[in-house]
Amino acid sequence: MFTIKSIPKVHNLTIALVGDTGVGKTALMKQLTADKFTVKHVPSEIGAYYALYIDSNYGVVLFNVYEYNSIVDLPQKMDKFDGALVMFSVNDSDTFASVPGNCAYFDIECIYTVLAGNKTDIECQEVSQRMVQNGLSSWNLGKGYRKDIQNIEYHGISAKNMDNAKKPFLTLAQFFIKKDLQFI
Ligand SMILES: Nc1nc2c(ncn2[C@@H]2O[C@H](COP(=O)(O)OP(=O)(O)O)[C@@H](O)[C@H]2O)c(=O)[nH]1
Ligand SMILES: [Mg+2]
Repeated sequence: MFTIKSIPKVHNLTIALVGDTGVGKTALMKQLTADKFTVKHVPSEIGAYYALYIDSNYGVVLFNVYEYNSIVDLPQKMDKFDGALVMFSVNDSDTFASVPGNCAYFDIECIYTVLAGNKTDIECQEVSQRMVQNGLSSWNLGKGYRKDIQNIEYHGISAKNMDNAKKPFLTLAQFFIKKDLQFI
């Protein structure tokens, strides 16, 4: 006879991944879910879904990630999303220009947001760490926002060489599950 000692817990988090086309959203999710770097940009379907499982000291975390090139493409009902990952490319300042609007949108919706600047592997970067920090502390996001927009956590990442690639997800998991959660 066998007994089940404990059923491992699965924490479900549903995340909207938003950033301009070409910033590397698909590349990041393919690397994390299939261990493959996609060299060619193939336009993604609106709301393309990725199931990302990561084991942690508090059990498995299942990130249900939906990819959008713009907040305009988001579903009208936002309540399925627990959190958001806003992404830009540190190699393209135009994509950085979309960040305040994207972050402000999630702030209005009261959706906890993490910011990632992708392609840190490229040597000449158009968007420096300082520019991001200055932006986060100075963006005037208007009245009615929750004011904690300045507390958005930022991670420079590379989907190509996987530098810090899981960090934005760790921040999300620590916010929603446990502060001292670590991936294992
Ligand atoms: N050098 C570099 N290129 C990347 C990185 N991530 C994505 N790319 C490239 O950027 C292009 C667009 O990536 P894609 O994931 O399709 O962008 P998406 O439109 O945001 O989904 C592709 O040619 C990728 O190979 C990265 O971290 N470093
Ligand atoms: Mg894509």
